[in-house]
Amino acid sequence: MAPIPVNQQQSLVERLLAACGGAYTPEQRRKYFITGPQWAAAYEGHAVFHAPTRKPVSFETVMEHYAEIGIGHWTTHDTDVIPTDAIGTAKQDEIVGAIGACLKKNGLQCSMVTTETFHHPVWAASAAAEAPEVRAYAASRLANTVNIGHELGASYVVYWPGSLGYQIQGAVEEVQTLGWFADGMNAACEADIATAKKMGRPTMKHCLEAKPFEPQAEILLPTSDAMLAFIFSGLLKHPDMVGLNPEYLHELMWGAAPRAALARALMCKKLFHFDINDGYRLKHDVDIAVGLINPLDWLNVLVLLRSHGYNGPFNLDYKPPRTTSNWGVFAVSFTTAVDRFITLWEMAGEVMEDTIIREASDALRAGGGGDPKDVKSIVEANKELLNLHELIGHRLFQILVGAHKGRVYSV
Ligand code: GLT
Ligand code: MN
Ligand code: MN
Repeated sequence: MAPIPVNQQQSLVERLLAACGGAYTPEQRRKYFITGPQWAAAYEGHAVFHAPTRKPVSFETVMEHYAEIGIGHWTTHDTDVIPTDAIGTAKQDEIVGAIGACLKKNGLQCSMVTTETFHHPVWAASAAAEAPEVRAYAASRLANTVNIGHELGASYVVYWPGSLGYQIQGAVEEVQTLGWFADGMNAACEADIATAKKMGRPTMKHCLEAKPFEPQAEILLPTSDAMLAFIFSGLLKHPDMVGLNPEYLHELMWGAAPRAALARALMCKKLFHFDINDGYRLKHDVDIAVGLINPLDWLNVLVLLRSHGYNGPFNLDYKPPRTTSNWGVFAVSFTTAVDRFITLWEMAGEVMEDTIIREASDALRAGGGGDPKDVKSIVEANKELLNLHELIGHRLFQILVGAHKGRVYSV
């Protein structure tokens, strides 16, 4: 093949994307509670070892494209659009006004806001640092974000305490630091209660997001399970307002089964919000788009969420790869991520209705009829029935590749 001139590359990508087929319309996409972060679309491809590969993108552009694609909700850090120095000033009001107008113009809703407590030098020793003025500043930033959320009509606030930890062991007193972190959460919840009352709005759902490592070497609340313990520790004044925002990859990063981690959150009625992406076990936070690495596991995750009636947001917290252009971020990356999610969601519905899986699961629950007082008879009675575990796995694979609908390979 001859080299493809730059001015023909977009049309080539468009033609191949259309040839893939299976795309949903914006109207179909809008039926799902899919939320698009400002930071994901504006990610320039930079990292510790990487220079950016893309140019900056404004919130206006992000919103326009989200609306076009059919992503109905927008999410943001306080400082994604408002510079840190403008926080709490008249400039903030002006920017929040412009954000609100742009959301309206594009028919979008802001579903979630989150405070940046990891990037700025003030967070070098975390938002729950020893210095009281850092903690006072953190409390005011959290309260300010809650107020921005109310102003923009959001229902969720996310907290990712990635800086809550240390590089050097022994320097930080963990129990005290966790107490200070709880003080911050309490300040945020109290601010929420006051503002909600003033504005006649419901209070928001406050969602903790865990990541096992990065950017600190050791993290004080590294997993969703640690956060559940924190929520029920007695340190929070309003534990009912606080739940989880698990991220799929963050659970894989410590070697967990994401579906089991989500099940524990469901068990505690604390699955409020969900960051969707993909990646590899026991590696760093690559934030690859949903379904590209572990589609079978993703199918199973969605079966669990659908069967338990999860109706919270699915936040596209991933990073379009560095190999994708500014144009490709919206033309290829977000469209295909949303479409894979919808396909997996609908497939999960097929799994739930599949007569083979249903009969196999019912039979397993019925058991083989052994005598509970005779261990040998229990083993004997269930011996052949338990083949169904592997058969269910095979059927899930068939559903994933379409074999249940007659897709065959001639050999
Ligand atoms: C950061 C982190 C994400 C969190 C964001 C919310 S910030 O990008 O890696 O997983 O969801 O603060
Ligand atoms: Mn996340
Ligand atoms: Mn991540």
